[in-house]
Amino acid sequence: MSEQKQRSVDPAVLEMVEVAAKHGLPTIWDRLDAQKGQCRFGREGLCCRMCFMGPCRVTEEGKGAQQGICGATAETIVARNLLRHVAGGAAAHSDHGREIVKTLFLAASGDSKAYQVRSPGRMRALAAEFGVPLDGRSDSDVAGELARLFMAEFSKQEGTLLNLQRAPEAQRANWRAAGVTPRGIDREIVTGLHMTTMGVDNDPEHLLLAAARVALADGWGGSMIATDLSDVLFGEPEPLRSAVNLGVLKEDHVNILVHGHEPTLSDVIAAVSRDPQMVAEANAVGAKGINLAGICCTANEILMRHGIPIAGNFLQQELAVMTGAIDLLLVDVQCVFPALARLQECFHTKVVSTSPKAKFPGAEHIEFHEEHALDCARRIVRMAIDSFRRRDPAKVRIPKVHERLVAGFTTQVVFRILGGRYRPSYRPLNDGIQAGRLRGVAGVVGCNNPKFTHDECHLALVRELLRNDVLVVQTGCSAIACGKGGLLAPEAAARYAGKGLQEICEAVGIPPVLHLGACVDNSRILTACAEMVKEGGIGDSFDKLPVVGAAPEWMSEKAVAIGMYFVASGISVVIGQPLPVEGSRVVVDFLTRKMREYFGATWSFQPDPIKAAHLMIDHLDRKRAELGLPPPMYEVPYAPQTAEGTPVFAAATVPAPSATS
Ligand code: SF4
Ligand code: MSK
Repeated sequence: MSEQKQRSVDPAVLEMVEVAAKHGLPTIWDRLDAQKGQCRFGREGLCCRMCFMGPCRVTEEGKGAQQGICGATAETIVARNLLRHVAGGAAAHSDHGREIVKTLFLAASGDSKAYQVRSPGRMRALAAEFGVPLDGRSDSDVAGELARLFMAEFSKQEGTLLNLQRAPEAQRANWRAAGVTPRGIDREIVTGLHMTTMGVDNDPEHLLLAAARVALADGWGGSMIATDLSDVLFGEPEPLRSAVNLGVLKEDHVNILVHGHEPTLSDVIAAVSRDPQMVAEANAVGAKGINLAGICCTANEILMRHGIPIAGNFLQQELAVMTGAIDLLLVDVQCVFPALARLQECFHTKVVSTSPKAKFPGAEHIEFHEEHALDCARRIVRMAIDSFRRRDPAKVRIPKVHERLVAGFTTQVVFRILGGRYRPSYRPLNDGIQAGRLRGVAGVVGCNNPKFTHDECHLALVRELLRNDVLVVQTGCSAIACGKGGLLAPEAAARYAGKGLQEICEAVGIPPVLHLGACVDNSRILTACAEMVKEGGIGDSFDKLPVVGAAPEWMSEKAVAIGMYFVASGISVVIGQPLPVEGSRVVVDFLTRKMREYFGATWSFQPDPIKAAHLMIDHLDRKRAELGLPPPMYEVPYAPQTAEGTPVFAAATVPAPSATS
């Protein structure tokens, strides 16, 4: 039991881990154990496989080879590897964005029953922002032009991204000076990959600046397009209540679980599963209805817009199947364990893959094309109903654990909530920061990673921030973790927030933790920061704002891209496990110190969530002092790291790379 305790702080997870152990079913933690002694060269970024004279592994330390066969040094290899990770993450987000643009084209054509513009107001506001003429034009006309405008952002060969106009001039000046203003999204990713190919770019700083440029193309390009156009197509989220954790599964219903990242199919599944005809078909096989729930960011997408409950975050995907209650698991792209399809050997669950980009041996592949979305969704829901008939009640064990949450916050919604529908404004937020009721704002985002006790770092870090009057905004699996931990519940302010944050939450009617959506919706943090700057009084650029980011349990390349676009946009970031860069002092120094010279922000690595929270709070307090703002209004007892002489917001504590594994 003590070993299982270390695996998660979530009682539903602990219960299912026990079930898995009892039945000899391997989980992600067992597979991590089987990998014990992970390669140090890989962890520190020192393994190069860019050409087939290699693979080469090097060390800075003088033990073993100090150069690859071609002469590449540790600095070059580490920087190249990091740029490749950023390109991978940016490609994932941006390809998602491209699919959303394609769906907007379809909606604009008027040929689709499944897709229409659900937020014409948001669409027209976007069109006006980007100079698309509106007078006398139909919604479909405007949608078509907007789709063409944004699709061109991917392949743009000349000029820079349109969304950059949303950034403060100081950030744009930084990007120009550093030569990292992103051009077309595809171009930046391709150029980044080219630069890392054998015998191209050797200069670590040049490679790392290219990584910043690729990441900016993601944050201000692919991800931001995905967010904006999803709001146009699927509806602008509004605050709503729902529930989270494995207890949302229903023993007497057909349970369909959607998992991955793209909202295009899951949005239609949400509608079809409520279709009376489908419900009648479910009733006919003995089910009381159809219960839809989600995992990871597909879940966040349909939570935000439909209030569909969430069954769990990244590390819960296979445990959900092990409840024996999932009749069909629908997957699209990103963060899906290849191990899932193998669970079909033990459970009746039908695993269905849908993306032309992602097949899973053993899973049934029903390729999804937006043009046939309704037919595809009906076929899948019927498969789930059929699968329900094969469910073995003796195998069903659903942990009776779930928590209530509030979600559905966006840059625009926060605008309206804070200022009222008739006087939308970020003024109350800026006022709260200026007066010191709020210390600042933190974005806490990212994945789970089995190297950490599941969810523990998210919860500990966010609780510590709340206690210290820091307003928290969240996305991805971190939001799900905090939802399960009760931090997104309506009464969370009273239970967890410091006095100043409580006062703000009560005055303007917001919870202390705002769920902003999926991983691509980290772009909402950029646009919210732009609004804070525009409102004035707390800094005229991102790097001056009392704002900070964190990803305590990150695991994905997408998190590397997100962190990089935050830092390159002037928002300092603290992450749990270090980036795979410890093999090069030059690269560590660039990320944790020198990026401040270029962008006004840095990376920091701190696996202890309380220490990480204190680094973040110190950072906010320093920003406040630089702005001449008063100290926080309410004293909260904690020992700042600075008092112990620990360097503030720098990874100077990262040890020099050690010798071979
Ligand atoms: Fe080795 Fe150089 Fe090839 Fe990398 S590029 S594998 S360091 S020879
Ligand atoms: S799903 S990228 S595990 S947050 Fe977006 Fe969660 Fe990380 Fe995937």
